[in-house]
Amino acid sequence: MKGIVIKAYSGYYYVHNGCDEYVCSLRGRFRHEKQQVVVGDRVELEVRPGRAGVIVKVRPRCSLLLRPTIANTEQAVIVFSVRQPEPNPGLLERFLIAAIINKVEPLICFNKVDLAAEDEMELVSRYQAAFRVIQTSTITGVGLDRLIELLRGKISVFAGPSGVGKSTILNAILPGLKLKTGEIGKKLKRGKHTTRHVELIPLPQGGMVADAPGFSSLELPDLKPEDLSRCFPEMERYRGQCYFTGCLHDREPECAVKEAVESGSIDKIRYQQYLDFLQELKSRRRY
Ligand SMILES: Nc1nc2c(ncn2[C@@H]2O[C@H](COP(=O)(O)OP(=O)(O)O)[C@@H](O)[C@H]2O)c(=O)[nH]1
Ligand SMILES: [Mg+2]
Ligand SMILES: [Zn+2]
Repeated sequence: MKGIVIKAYSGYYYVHNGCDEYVCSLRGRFRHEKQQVVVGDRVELEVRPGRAGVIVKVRPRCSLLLRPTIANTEQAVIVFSVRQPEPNPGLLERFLIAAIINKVEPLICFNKVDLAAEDEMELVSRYQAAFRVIQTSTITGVGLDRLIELLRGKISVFAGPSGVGKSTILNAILPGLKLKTGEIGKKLKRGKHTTRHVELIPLPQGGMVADAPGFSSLELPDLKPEDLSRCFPEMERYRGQCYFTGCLHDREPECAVKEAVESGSIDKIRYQQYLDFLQELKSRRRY
């Protein structure tokens, strides 16, 4: 039988085969070979009586995220709230880069839109030019149907800082699910983590989601400066159109990206963020 590991807990692996869950152990060989089995792995099992099984084979992974550790994720739903807490654009950019580098398709979800007026959301339009963006509220319910549609049939992970509403959204779209959610207040400021073990939750419409613990900082991956623009889809469109091959779109003359920024086709703030990251990557390489 084939299935996906949806959680791992004290030496047992819970495998979902599309309709049922099996509690599995690992064939001894895996322990000798030190092959790790993680949530998201596609496995083959030998079924034992009473919805139990033994994992006998792990299929090669398409991707592996490390925070949280989860294999074969196809989509990262990057959740930020428009208010409470205020969005941190630099952190959002780092989440986007981490997703792209890990070959996971980003979907930006701006939550708590009930707390802001429509004309206060310039952040939304800034990212719409380059990414899929949805706006949601668990209070009014806006955007949740669209989100359910975008999750269908895929393995997705919810990522973002603490307190933006990730667990509340999952509870709202999954009847019967009761993830712990945090109250806004003093506790949140201390960086409360209410989500501990990573677990894939099968969706009624097909597909699975994981609720990741929130984090408030994220290292820029160790990228070559010339690869950074690959993480900026709106710049990637101009690849090959600059005068210099290997143009970093910084000081170089006849740069198609800088022309696009001048003409307004590329957002100036996004470009400035790109330059800041470029600087960060270059200065790392000096040591
Ligand atoms: N106003 C408003 N509050 C929300 C919304 N979604 C979640 N919250 C609240 O935000 C707080 C943090 O939510 P939680 O789901 O624990 O955030 P997480 O840390 O990202 O999982 C809770 O008090 C929720 O009730 C929303 O759409 N609008
Ligand atoms: Mg949570
Ligand atoms: Zn250029």
